[in-house]
Amino acid sequence: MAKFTSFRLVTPAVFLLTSAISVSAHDFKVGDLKIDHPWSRATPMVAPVAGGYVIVTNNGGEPDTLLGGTTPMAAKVEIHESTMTDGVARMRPLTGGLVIEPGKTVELRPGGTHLMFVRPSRQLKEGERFKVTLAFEKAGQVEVEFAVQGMGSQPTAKQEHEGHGKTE
Ligand SMILES: [Cu+2]
Repeated sequence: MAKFTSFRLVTPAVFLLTSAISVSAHDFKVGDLKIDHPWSRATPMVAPVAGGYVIVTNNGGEPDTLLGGTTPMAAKVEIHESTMTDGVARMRPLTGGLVIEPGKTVELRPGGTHLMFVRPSRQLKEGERFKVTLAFEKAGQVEVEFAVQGMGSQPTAKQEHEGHGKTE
């Protein structure tokens, strides 16, 4: 019940934010969390899965957990972790969600922990965006937009953060 309430409060704020900011600025807030640059990659056809990448910063005093999400674009949204076993890269669903410790930033990226859109309903084309509702244990649900970048795109977050005094 608490989650549902926070979802209804948060959605209009996010809508105002996304309609007011420029195309290049692409971040979202829910509670103490900053959700930066959600993106995905173009697919050559309707693919069985598509990856989702995003940077989440916890500015609060307590840990929060990314539990998963939903999107009209795919049958399911899972959180996957990537492992290397005997030189073979594999991925598997991360059970229990992804914890974001207070004061920390977690980056979901290609080759690492990522979101997996299972059975996308259509091909993803470079330059378009699609909506995903992310669910966090404490902060609740927030609707964000994933930007589709070209095939083979790598994270751009590091460049984006240079000059913001956030280098580590
Ligand atoms: Cu995956």
